[in-house]
Amino acid sequence: MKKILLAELSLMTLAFVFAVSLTGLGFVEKEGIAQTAGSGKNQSDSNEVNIDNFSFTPPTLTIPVGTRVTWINHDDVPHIIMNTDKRFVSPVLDTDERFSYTFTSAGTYTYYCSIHPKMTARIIVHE
Ligand SMILES: [Cu+2]
Repeated sequence: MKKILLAELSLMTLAFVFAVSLTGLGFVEKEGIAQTAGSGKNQSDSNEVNIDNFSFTPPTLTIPVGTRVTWINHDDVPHIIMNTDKRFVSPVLDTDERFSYTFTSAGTYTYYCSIHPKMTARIIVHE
């Protein structure tokens, strides 16, 4: 009887420790994701183009010369960002992948997705 109780107690202790460590891990993981997302947003909020549901947001982004623009694919299908004048072309962007390009001269840069050419948008770069 005593032995069984002890075994049960130590099992409960184990289960408790296990649950605590799981909770701890879950918390750390959540923290990590939140921090990553947060810092990413703060760094370049206005210089981001988000790809959602087969469209670029914003469709027109106006920036000063020297700005680095980052495209982020939030779709569950791949996209390729291609400038109409071929000044920049991204690799295939899978879900949550990013592509950045720094605009060093003024002008209007139209671009589209080479996989889905109906997806179009532009970057206006001013001095
Ligand atoms: Cu696409």
